[in-house]
Amino acid sequence: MKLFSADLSPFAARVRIAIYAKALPVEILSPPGGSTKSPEYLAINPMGKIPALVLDDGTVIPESDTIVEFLADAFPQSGLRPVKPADIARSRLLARIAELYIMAHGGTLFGQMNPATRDAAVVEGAFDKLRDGLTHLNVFLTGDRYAVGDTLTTADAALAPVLMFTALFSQMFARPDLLAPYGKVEAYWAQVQGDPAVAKVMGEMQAALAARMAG
Ligand SMILES: N[C@@H](CCC(=O)N[C@@H](CS)C(=O)NCC(=O)O)C(=O)O
Repeated sequence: MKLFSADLSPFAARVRIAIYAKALPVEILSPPGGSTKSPEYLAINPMGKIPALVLDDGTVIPESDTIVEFLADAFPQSGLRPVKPADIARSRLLARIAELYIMAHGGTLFGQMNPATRDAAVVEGAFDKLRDGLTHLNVFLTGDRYAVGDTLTTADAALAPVLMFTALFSQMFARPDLLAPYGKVEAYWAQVQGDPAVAKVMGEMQAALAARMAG
């Protein structure tokens, strides 16, 4: 199996966390032709987005949520998915909150990083929405060691890259720590960064971000 990935992408990071945490046999590659829009990569994933998983029989699976769910099905012994139905539902809920209510607005802020072209109203609106998303997350997180239970699951793979970007946005837009008012989120974020797979992916993302800012 091969994963087409990029170090800075929070969506690809989600999949790499699952792969590293469970030592899954997946080779990690950059898109051929050096871009998501190269003819070589579009021939693999016509959606032109990272990540995409390619199975040994050539089947292509795009979309980070679908890929991580596939990995949980393909490697049931990995423990990527919790066991009890209510825990499975909560891990999916946390992943959905991360994607729909937090990351979607982080994407807006990503487009507002340049102070010269920044629209203050757009930035304020995105921060308001981000705070709503963090409020939801704070309701459904517990004091468990990981998002659901005491081992890393699909929920952690979804949450960690999103919270890293949320923490970064506080710095980049010179705001007080966005996570501070959300006690369970803040405690979870402090805890999950100590996981070796999460720490490895965070290091890859930070190095890629530093290279992007320098260039
Ligand atoms: N919903 C997709 C989003 C993937 C996505 O937007 N990836 C970005 C990288 S962070 C990308 O490939 N962008 C290239 C493009 O849109 O042209 C997922 O969860 O995988």
